[in-house]
Amino acid sequence: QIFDVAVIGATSLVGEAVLEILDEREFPVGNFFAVGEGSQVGKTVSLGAQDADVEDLASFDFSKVRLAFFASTAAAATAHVPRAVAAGCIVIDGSSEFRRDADVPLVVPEINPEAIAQHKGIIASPSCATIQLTLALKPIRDIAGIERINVVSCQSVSGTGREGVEELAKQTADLLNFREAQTKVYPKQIAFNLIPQIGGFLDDGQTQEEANIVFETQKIFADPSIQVNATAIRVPVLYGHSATMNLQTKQKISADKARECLAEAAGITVIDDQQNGGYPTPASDISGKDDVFVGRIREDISSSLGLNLWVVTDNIRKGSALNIVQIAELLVRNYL
Ligand code: 2RA
Repeated sequence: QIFDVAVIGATSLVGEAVLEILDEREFPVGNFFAVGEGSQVGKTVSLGAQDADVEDLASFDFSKVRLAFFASTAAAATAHVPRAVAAGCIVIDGSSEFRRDADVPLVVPEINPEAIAQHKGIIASPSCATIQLTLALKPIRDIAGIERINVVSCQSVSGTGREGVEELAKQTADLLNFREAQTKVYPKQIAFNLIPQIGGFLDDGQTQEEANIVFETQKIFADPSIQVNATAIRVPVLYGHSATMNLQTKQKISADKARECLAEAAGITVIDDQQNGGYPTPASDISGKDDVFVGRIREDISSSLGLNLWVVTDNIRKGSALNIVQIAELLVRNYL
């Protein structure tokens, strides 16, 4: 069986990766439509051997396709996902727009694939930060339970999209050439800096991204009792989100046992040599790779049930596009 598909936001970083991954993994695509907004419209993109000119989202007729992959902004998803569903499409949405809806499954295929069965036309893919966090937690939670997580999520500029990558590159070039850095995308200079803000501020002092990590972790594990404390920082890294996690487990798990169960888990690669350079880093180890990389696995010397992990992932692939395509693979294999 083959499926007619549309990729919305086809020229975005995530949209391009969706096209690449659909082709790489030989997803059963029939007719393919590329869809976008503004200056994206009219550009040509390809999915394997099929070329397509980007059509305008405002007038795109979703009844032409069975599956719509939204790699767009939350605003575009808000405006057009309901229209796509009404036209009979199943939407896999990478934006934050529908993740909190009780009717919308939020899926990481290695963790809660069964949630797909509950969909009513929309399946959401979590934030890149939550995907890496939950994947690294799952094997440990299965063995020892999780009481509490304290995570510092260090997010690269590609998480913002192409404009984030361009801002870091331009500011870096300007500053190295003794020119003033212009700040457009982020609230402060990102080159040679760290910004402890991703998304707007909420009444409780969290930022939106921090609140997303908390909510999404509990929803994916269907366990509101997991306590999550998150700090999200934008870092001057082009590709690859990293996180340092301190876990409080319910039962004691040794660093050796944690290393062993992480190494055996699907979708995870352990790099943990406990010597110079024996850990994953965003710039040198993970770009273009599918797995979540884990290192610096060690017991918390201040707490007998504490464990520390360092987790790094290509935020465009497993953090976004690959997770979206894996959801579609499960959907067509088991439910269509
Ligand atoms: C970010 N995690 O990097 C968010 C959404 N992509 O900004």
